[in-house]
Amino acid sequence: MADIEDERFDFVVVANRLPVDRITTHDGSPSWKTSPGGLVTALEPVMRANDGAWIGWTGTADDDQDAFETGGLHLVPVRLSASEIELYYEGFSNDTIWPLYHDVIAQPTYSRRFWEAYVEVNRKFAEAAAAIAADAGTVWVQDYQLQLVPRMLRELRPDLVIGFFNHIPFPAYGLFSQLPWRREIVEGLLGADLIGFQRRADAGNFLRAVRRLFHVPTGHGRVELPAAGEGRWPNSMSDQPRTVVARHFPISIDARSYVELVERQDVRDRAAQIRHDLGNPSTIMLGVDRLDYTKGIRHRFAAYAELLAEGKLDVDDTVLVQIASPSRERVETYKALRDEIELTVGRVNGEYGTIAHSAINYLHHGYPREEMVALFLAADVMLVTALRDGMNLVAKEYVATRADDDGVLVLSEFAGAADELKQALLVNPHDIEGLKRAMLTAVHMSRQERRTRMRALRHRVLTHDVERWSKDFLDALAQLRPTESAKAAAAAE
Ligand code: GDG
Repeated sequence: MADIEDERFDFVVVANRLPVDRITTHDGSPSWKTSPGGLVTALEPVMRANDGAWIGWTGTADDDQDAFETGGLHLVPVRLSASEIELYYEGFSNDTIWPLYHDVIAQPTYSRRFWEAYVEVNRKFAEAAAAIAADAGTVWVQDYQLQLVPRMLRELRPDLVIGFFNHIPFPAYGLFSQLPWRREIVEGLLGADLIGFQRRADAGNFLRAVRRLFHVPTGHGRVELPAAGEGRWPNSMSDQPRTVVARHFPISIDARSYVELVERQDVRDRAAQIRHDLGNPSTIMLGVDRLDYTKGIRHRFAAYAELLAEGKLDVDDTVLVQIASPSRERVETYKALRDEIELTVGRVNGEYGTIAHSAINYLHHGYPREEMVALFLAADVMLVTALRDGMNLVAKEYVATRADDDGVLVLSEFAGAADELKQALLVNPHDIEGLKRAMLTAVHMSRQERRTRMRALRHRVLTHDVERWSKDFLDALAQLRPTESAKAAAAAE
């Protein structure tokens, strides 16, 4: 293993998790495997292309793992204790910020102990980035677990260009203002030069929070911060005034890799096998989500069960496959959600299933990507009914997979993807009647209409892939880097 302890990197990604999971190989030796998940899926190709370093937690408590390289990635672990994981990760990140930023679908916990751990852990990440970033390097901080890092890092390393991307929504000020540490969070983010959001509305909500809390001007997505010591807090964190840009950069997927998978005969055979194993129904509906209360799984089940009850769908020729991959299983709200979902599955199957056919085929597992693609290919109707979702990559993955220009996407207007995927059947998942109508429309849609819609959707996803997302963000960030002449002029003043 190469020793990269003393190396400096021009490009550094900072994220809560490293993009790998520790595994044990057949011969019993430890190794690493690239882990699934939205952020990893999005950033892995970017990292490889830029030959950068990635700072993050390994996923194991009290892990003394040194910096290492695997699969061409330079990885720098941040050690987190069991108590830090409980308070910073499961606590402040997943039990405070996650529910608050998803419009309080679940009640956020406001705990001072959580907050204190969040500050301390954010400091660890900022220090790790400050230690390995090259002079005037670029650091890209990812997501809601690390909102204080931009400011902490700027204070440690004013030479760096700092970007931040928020993968989840940013809530309206009326909700955000509940947060006892709302000022600190906004100040933390304003340490960045560029703050990226999924939707235009998220950037708008953030800029409104800046105005409401600090009364600084924010025209055209630019926050004009006064020099340190001048004006009201927050100051620019430097002796010069600074501009921070906040804009939307909708994330996407590595679309070509999905197209390549669909071209594989074994994947297509598997799709056919899945349909066969399900009893060759006329309609396969599919949901693929982390088991999370933001994803609207209950609403989906409610609509489907009502359609069965009303005889508008029949288990003899329709099945709903729900992959609910295990997530945050130590957080109480998630334990309760799992119980509730599994109770519902039992009820719906008990009520409407037959010896030959289940109504809902529920699977609480993670699957390899090949299997996911085979499922997408087999699914006539894809149900994405999130109550609030930053983007929702599953919707884009389904579309990328359907090289046959077939399949219907039912998509919540509360997922960021709805801003781009306008030819989907857009739904308000709270409106169960509307959701039922959309499901029936999807089931009965003509081949011609399916083709027209899917072609337009595919055009969008294939031309706006993750490479374009990261390029757009990094190009915008590079434009904000002060030029040598601007630096000289500032120094001469
Ligand atoms: C956050 C934001 C935003 C899921 N189960 C399996 C599996 N997955 C993959 C999916 C997809 C990813 O995980 C999930 O991404 P989503 O975007 O749907 O949702 P979050 O995990 O909540 O991600 C979200 C995203 O960040 C990126 O910015 O879009 O709004 O909440 O890629 O396919 N992959 C495999 N097996 C599984 O069982 N292989």
